[in-house]
Amino acid sequence: MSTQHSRRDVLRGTLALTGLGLLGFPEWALPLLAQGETLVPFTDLPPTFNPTPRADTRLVDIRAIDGPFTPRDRFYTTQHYGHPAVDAAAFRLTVTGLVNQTLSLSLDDLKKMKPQQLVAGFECSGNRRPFQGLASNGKWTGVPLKAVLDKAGVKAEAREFVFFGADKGEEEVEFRAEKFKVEQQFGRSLTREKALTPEPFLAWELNGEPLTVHQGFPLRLVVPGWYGVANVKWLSQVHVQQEKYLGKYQARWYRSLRGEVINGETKWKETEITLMQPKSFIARVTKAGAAHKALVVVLNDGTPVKSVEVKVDDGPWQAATADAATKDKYSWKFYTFTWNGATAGEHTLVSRMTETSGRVQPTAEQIANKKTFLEDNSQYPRKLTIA
Ligand SMILES: Nc1nc2c(c(=O)[nH]1)N[C@H]1C(S)=C(S)[C@@H](COP(=O)(O)O)O[C@H]1N2
Ligand SMILES: [Mo]
Repeated sequence: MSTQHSRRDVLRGTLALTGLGLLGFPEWALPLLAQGETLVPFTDLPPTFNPTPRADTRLVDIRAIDGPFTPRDRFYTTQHYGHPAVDAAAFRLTVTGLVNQTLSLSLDDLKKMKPQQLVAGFECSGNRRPFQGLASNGKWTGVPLKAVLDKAGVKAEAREFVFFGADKGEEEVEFRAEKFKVEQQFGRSLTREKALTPEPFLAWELNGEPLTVHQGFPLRLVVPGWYGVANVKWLSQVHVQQEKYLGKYQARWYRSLRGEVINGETKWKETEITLMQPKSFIARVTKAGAAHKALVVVLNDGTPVKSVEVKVDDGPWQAATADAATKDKYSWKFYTFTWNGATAGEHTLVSRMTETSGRVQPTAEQIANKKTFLEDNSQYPRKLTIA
């Protein structure tokens, strides 16, 4: 503990020297740097970083990531209708619709089921440069969704599984010339094929502690490998039906428009937000004496990572090394790039990741035919100056 404190004190001095304190670097966000190590500030950032741009929204300062798991009071957070108040004692998760037996489960009923742990990191599908702050990684405690669905008994004709949060808001639903004002719950859905896999998870703890209201206390869904929007917080109901669920946050707000050339002709496709696209970003560059290194963070749908590389200016792609602390399938992954021979002056560093499937993280130009800002997994060149 005391070593940690003295390191933090050392760093506090460093930050003052580099001027990051003036950039609004929040107190909690001090990275755990080794003795003598200092941050090399990025020069491509806007002058201020505001970790709470809106009430109930919190960004992670990626320069300050200090371990594989994001503490629950720093975990990035966002939602559409604010925080509903859920009384844990009165809380029931209901399972309704095309099931043999409707369920109404208390938190204790769930906890008696056979708790498991799941390491899963995720980012909001709107996460993008310059800050990339809508991403975190956690160790979740809960039960597989399938265990609850098996208890209810899913009927053969069930096709669509709708997950409702306790949070509600008034929405205007447009139909041609008509507009309807309705109060609706936040809802997302999974197909039968996805819902009945062993992976979707009902979590009540993050990193060994109860979820905070920010993470969806008392219960949330976590769909490993999917963008954050799938992870319905304050989960109150699972409704099983046949027809597709076309709620606002399923079918309208969360979709991408992409032009795809098929047989020589561009077809414009609108798709739902599901699996995370392969992404890496340089979180920070540090220096110890003359030695420089970069921390690269990787997120994807769980497909194994073949390589993570960094390019300095117009040089060749060079391999970064995997960090053993982030080996779990759905964890975000850390890679360290050792930057040998850094010369004084301005530099651009960019990272890219390649999956074992052969899929390579695209450049911004390569995804220029994606017209909506969601799912921006493009390679992110960072600028800095070596003194
Ligand atoms: N009930 C509910 N769940 C929700 C949302 C919401 O608005 N309501 N927002 C989603 C979105 S868009 C994201 S990115 C994640 C954020 O989860 P976090 O706050 O734990 O990081 O929650 C998802 N789950
Ligand atoms: Mo999101």
